[in-house]
Amino acid sequence: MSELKALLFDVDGTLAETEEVHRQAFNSAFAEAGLDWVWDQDLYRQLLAVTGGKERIRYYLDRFNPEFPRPAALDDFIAGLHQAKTRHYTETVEGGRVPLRPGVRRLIEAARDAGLRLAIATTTTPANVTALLRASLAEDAEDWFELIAAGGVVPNKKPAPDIYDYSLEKLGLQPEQCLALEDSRNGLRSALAAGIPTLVSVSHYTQGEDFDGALLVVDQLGEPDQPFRVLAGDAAGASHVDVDLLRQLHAAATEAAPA
Ligand code: XBP
Ligand code: MG
Repeated sequence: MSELKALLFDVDGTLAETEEVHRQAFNSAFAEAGLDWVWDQDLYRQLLAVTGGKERIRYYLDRFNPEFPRPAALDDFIAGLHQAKTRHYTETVEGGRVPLRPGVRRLIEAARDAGLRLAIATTTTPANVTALLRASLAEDAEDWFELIAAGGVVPNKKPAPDIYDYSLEKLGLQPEQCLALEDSRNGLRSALAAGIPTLVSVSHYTQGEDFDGALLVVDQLGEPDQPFRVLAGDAAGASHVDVDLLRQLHAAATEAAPA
């Protein structure tokens, strides 16, 4: 059994329900550029198959709007749209209108108190993480995390393991010394491919996905007075995710692994 040393948090859907903010920011960027593209929730659910905003725009063109006359400099065109999207997204988040999901603040604060190391592992653009942490967690919340691994720092986004492999290397930890918190199948696949035991709290867009391999699947981290619903796995009678439960789940998962 390995001792649990660090928690690695995904951002979008895990810390907050940010995908709706992303969706609206994409639509604002498209309108600003004079495009008639509108991503409604049904379409966006399908587009979420591809992580990363620039990659998602390209996927949209390939799969859902092949008739669109592509500019010669397609990469630049997409990069420009994405830059505008990031501006819209960060403006909304900086307005403080995106609350953290239930239990997120409590768990992060308790983990800090318990001496667990904290990191972020996400495909989203670094500016988006900064905006969310500052506006929704605390002005100095970036300092609470030893590592913020985000966006294009690695070649392949989730579900590839790259961002988790990178985080492990930077932290100098083995996968079995960590626990990841994710909300999506792509995120879960990424963490598991890096060998990291993973808890899933499903979010608006990821309900109903296949979370095979997760330590536990819940509808939210929950609060003492706002219990989670267990969707898969054994929460050992707990009503919300706290450090004790994470240690317990982690110990059971790494029992057979070398210390
Ligand atoms: C999140 C994403 C991100 C955001 C957009 O995935 O897929 O791409 O939707 O962010 P995860 P950018 O939660 O698994 O990290 O536009 O900044 O790429
Ligand atoms: Mg996510």
